[in-house]
Amino acid sequence: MAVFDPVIDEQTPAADFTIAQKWDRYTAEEHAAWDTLYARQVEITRERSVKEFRTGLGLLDLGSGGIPDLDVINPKLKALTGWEVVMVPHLVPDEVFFTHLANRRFPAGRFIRKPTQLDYLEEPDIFHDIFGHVPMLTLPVFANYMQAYGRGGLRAKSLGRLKELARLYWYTVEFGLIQRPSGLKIYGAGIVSSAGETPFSLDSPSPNRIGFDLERVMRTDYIIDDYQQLYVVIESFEQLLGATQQDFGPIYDRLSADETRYTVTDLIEDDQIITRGTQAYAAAKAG
Ligand code: HBI
Ligand code: FE
Repeated sequence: MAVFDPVIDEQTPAADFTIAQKWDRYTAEEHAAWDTLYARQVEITRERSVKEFRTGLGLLDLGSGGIPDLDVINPKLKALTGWEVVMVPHLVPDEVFFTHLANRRFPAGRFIRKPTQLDYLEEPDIFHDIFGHVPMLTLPVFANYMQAYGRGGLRAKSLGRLKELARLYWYTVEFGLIQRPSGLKIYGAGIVSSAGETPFSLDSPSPNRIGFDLERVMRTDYIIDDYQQLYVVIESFEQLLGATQQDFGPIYDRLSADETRYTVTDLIEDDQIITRGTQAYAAAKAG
């Protein structure tokens, strides 16, 4: 169900689905919702997020008070990595989404969640999109990875391989962990923007955590409506970018030739197991 936002509803989107932010039209309540979410997530991610994420928050000054104004943050982001944020009304079709990424534009929803839904959202709002995704776009290697993903998405779509490629986005951009000398850290936007999943992803004994393997990830299902039962751990952002700098054609051929697929709880022989989960969280939910 799309969230009602009068400033979205009065606009006719452009051919690329973008709309104007009309920053002046956010209400005091909407700015207050940002401030509440920001204060909460900065606190809870402080010791748990990768330092590049926190550096990004600071470079863009996302905690200066209220919902960020794109006219203020875009010049900074552009100067750092050539990326910019554009506003879209809700989810956009895959090829539209990928075309934006391939051109270093990150599509963000304009609306912000209501105070009654601070913890669960059916579609990405401006807090998830800007707090969660945009700080990492200040990091050149991650910025390049996101563009590579967009280009790969357009190709995957034309080859009928979107389902597999989307899993890469899910297990990295949205729910990725990284190994650092001080321990596992979070960088995925779906984690850093969630008060519940931030501690769960690192501390819960329930989920499996495995080392990154591109083809393994592409063979693996994911959960969209609850905490993950599998987290994928990268060694570095260079590893992630490097994985996209190969021809995915042969990988897609192998995915066709061998239709083995994994559920979120499967562990396999070749996995680099970082923590073997108890699956207790999922079992409790199942009753
Ligand atoms: N649209 N606005 C928006 N945000 C997304 O994250 C998004 C989207 N459209 C498609 C999409 N994501 C995903 O289906 C792709 O990553 C596969
Ligand atoms: Fe997201």
